[in-house]
Amino acid sequence: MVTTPSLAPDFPVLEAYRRMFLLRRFELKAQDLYRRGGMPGFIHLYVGEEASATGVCLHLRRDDYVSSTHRGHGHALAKGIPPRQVMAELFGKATGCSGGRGGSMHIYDPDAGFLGTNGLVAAGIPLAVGAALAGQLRGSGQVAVSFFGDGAVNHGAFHEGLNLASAWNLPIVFICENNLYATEMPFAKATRNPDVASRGAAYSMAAEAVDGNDVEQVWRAADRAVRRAREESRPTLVECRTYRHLGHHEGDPGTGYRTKEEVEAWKKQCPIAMLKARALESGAATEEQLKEIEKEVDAIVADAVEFAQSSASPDPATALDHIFPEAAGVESGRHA
Ligand SMILES: Cc1ncc(C[n+]2csc(CCOP(=O)(O)OP(=O)(O)O)c2C)c(N)n1
Ligand SMILES: [Mg+2]
Repeated sequence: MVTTPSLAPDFPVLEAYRRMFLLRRFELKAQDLYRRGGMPGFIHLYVGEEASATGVCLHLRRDDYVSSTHRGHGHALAKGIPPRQVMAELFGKATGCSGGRGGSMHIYDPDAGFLGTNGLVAAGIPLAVGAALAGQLRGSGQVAVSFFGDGAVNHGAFHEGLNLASAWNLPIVFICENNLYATEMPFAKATRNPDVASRGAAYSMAAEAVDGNDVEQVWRAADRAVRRAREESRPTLVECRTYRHLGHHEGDPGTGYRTKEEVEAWKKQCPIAMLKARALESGAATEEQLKEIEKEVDAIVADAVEFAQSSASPDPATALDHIFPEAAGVESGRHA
C-alpha cells in the first residue's frame, strides 16, 4: 500500500472516515441483498470510489445542489439523504426518498439538494448547470456540483454544460470520476485525450486532476473549487482519478475487460484503507476511535435494512400520484 505524508491538521479525518465507511458498508450490504433477490432493478455499486463523493460533499451546505449518475448511492448518502430513505428506495418501498417509484437510478431528495441519480450518462450535467444558474439568480450563495464518469465527457451535454457555465460564470463544480472504464470500454480507447482536466482549458475554466482515492487530496481540490463557486461565482472542473472495485453493475463480474493484476493493484489503493493507515500513522485518530465509528456505521446500515424491509410497498391506488404537478391545477395524478 502506498501511503502519503501525514494528514493536515484542518482535515476532518474522523468525519471523512465515517462517511467513506458508511458508503462502503451500505454498498456491500446492498450487493448482498440484491444477490439474494429481494431488490428490484439494476444497481451499480460505488465500492472503491468513496473518497470522491466524501471529499466533495464535506464542503457542501444542505441547500447546495448535487446531480448524480447511475452509480449514485454514494453521492446521495454523502449529500445527506438518510440511509433509511436510500435503502427503502432501492427496495421500491413507499418510505423511500422517491416514494418507491424511482429505485437506484432515480434517488431524489429536494430537501437535501439532491437532483437525482440518473440512468442517462451525462444527463446530470445540464441539471446542475440549471441549478447553478438558479442559485446565481437568487444571489443565495448556493453552489451546484455535478458528478459524472469518464463515459460522460465525450457527450454533447458535457461540452455544452462546461461552455455555458464558463460563459455565464456559474457557481458550479464539475467532478469527473474517471474510473478508466465506461462499462467495458477503456477510456484511453474512447478518446485521443484521456486527460480530462486538460479539457477545462477549452472553456477557460479552472481545472485540476487529483488522486481520487486520496480523500484529503479530493477535499483540498473541492475546497478550492467550492470557494471559487461560492465566493467568485466561477466554475471548476476536477478530475478524480479512481477505480471501481466491482463490476459495472451487479451481475457483471468486471473481469472480462480488466486484468486480475490491474484490479488487485487498485484494491491496494483502497481509499478507506489508505485513510485509516495515514490516520493511525500520523496519530490523527486512534484504533479505538475508528472501531467505534465502524460499529456505529454498521448499526446505521442494519437499521436502514430493517426499515426498508419492514416498510410497505406503495399502495396501487396511488399509482397515478406525483405524475402531474399540483400547481397546474391538475388533481393528484389525473387529467382534469
Ligand atoms: C446516454 C446513455 N448512453 C448509454 C448508456 C448505457 N450506459 C450505462 S452506464 C454506461 C457507462 C458509463 O460510464 P461512466 O460514465 O464512465 O461511469 P461509470 O459506470 O464508469 O461509473 C453506459 C454506456 C446510458 N445509460 N445512457
Ligand atoms: Mg467510468
